[in-house]
Amino acid sequence: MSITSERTSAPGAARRTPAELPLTKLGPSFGAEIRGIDLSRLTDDQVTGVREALVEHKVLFVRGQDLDDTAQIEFGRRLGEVTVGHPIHDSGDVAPEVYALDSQENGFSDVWHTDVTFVRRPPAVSVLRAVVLPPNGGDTTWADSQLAYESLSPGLRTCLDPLTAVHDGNRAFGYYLAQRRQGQGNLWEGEAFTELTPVEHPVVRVHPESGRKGLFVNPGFTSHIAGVSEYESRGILDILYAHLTKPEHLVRHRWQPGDVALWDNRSTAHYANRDYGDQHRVMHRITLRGDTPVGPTDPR
Ligand SMILES: O=C(O)CCC(=O)C(=O)O
Ligand SMILES: [Fe+2]
Repeated sequence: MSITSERTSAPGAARRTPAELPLTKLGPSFGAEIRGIDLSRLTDDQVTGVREALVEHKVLFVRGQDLDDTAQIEFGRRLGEVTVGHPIHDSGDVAPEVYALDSQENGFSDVWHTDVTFVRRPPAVSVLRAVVLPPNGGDTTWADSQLAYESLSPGLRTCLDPLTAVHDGNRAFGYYLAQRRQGQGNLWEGEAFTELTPVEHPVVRVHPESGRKGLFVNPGFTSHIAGVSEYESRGILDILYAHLTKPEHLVRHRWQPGDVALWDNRSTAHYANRDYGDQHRVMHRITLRGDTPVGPTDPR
């Protein structure tokens, strides 16, 4: 599917104007840069184009934007339902929808992860904006979970398809939550987060829009594979993580002021380099509501 080519419509269906989004692909099937758009003044067609490009290319970069938090949230609202910034993290001085990662406040993401997979319905999409950048370093890298799944051998894919894994936010956020006033987190989808109860997700996720299968485990939040020994779980996860992060499956972004990155959180993982010493780096993220992950053997 190409978002710049005409779409075919069912006979009698209204023909949609093709969204005009000039895309530069960054890899054969993963990552793209969109040029010549202003995220604060998108036409409806461009919004459709961005949504479709996200599912197809999984991580998109848009340079030269002039967004503040309000404009970033407004852009998110054009794409979907904006969640609170984080179920646990106190948004502090910024809007409740924003998750601010500030290197001076220990805001680092130098562990491979998919955002917020320790809740029942992890976000579908994340939108990240560079606010303060170090002179060098602080690149972010994304991994394509679908390409990684598809490039495993068929026998291993068959073994993985029925498995589930436990995701636990305690290692990353348990201490933080305990320190918050009365152990009170935020309201996430109407639910007050007072504890981090581990959740179970399929190891292989069927994308709700494309139907493509992708690995849905990550070192940040997956504690173990359910129903196998600890030894087997460790072995399986080690293989999957090494495979997921092979260079062929990655796109690395060197940030410039004005850059915005958005990714499909259902089909990717990411990692932010912490290689800039004491230099200051601040990123603001918003997330869009997602659905319950479904595996290949789950009834749909
Ligand atoms: O700081 C970054 O580049 C990425 C941070 C991160 O993991 C996120 O925004 O979800
Ligand atoms: Fe993240």
